[in-house]
Amino acid sequence: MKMLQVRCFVALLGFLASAATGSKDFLPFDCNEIYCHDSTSLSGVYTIFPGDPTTPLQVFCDMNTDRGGWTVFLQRMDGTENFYRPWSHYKAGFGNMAGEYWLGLENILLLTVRKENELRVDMEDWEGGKRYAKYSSFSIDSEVDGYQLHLGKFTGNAGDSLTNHNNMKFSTFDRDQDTWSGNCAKTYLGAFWNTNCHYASPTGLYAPPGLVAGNQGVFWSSWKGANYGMKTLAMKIRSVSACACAQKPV
Ligand SMILES: [Ca+2]
Repeated sequence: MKMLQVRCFVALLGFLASAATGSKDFLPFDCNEIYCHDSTSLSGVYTIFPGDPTTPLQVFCDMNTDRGGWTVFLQRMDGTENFYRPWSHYKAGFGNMAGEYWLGLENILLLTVRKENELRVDMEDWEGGKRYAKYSSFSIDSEVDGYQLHLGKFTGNAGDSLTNHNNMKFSTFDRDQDTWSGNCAKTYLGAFWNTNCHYASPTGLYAPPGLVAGNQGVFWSSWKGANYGMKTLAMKIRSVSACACAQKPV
C-alpha cells in the first residue's frame, strides 16, 4: 500500500472513530481537519491533537487565506514577543497563540511526520502591500538530524527567499548548525534553518524599516531586501493529502 493510501486509511479510521463517538469527542489533528469538520469555522485559536489525545496543543488557525485550513506555526505582528531565544525554547515553542508565537520544532515535526503538508508564508509591508510565498511540500527531520528542512517547489508573488535554506539544519544562538564559520543566529539575532546566513529571517527583530541593523529584522529579501522589516509575517502549513476535504472555492 502506498504511503498516501496508508495516510488516507488512517485518516478515515480516525474520522469513523470520531463519528461513532459523537462530535464532542472530535480530536482534530490540525487546522485543516477543523475546517473539514465545519467549513464555517472562523480564523482563531483552536485546540489540536497532533500527538496523542492526552496532549492538546493550542494553535492559531487561518481559515480565510487561500481557501483556509492553515495551521500557523510562526506569527509576527507587533513585536510583543522576544524571539532571541535558546534551542530549548525553539524546540518546545513559546509565545501567545492569539499574537506572536513559535509553535515549536517538536510540534512542527508531529504535524509533518504523519501527513504531507504544503507551506505558505504570508507577509505585509508598512505601506499596505501584501505578498506570499508557497512551497508544494514542507517537512522537517527529527532533533537528532538537526530538524533538517525539506521544501518543495516555490510559487507566489513575494519571490523565493527560502529554497536556499532547503536541506539546512535549524540553528539557535546556543546550537550552531549553520554552514558559516561564525554563528548566524548570534550575529543576526534570530533562529532559523540558516545557511551562511539567511535570505529570510522570520524570527528576526521586529521593527519598522530603518530601526534595526541590516539583516537583523523580520525580512524576506526577495521582496523588500534584507534591510526592510515586515509589518506582519506568518508561516503556516496545510495537509495536501488527496483525501483531504473539499475546501472553500477560491
Ligand atoms: Ca557556524
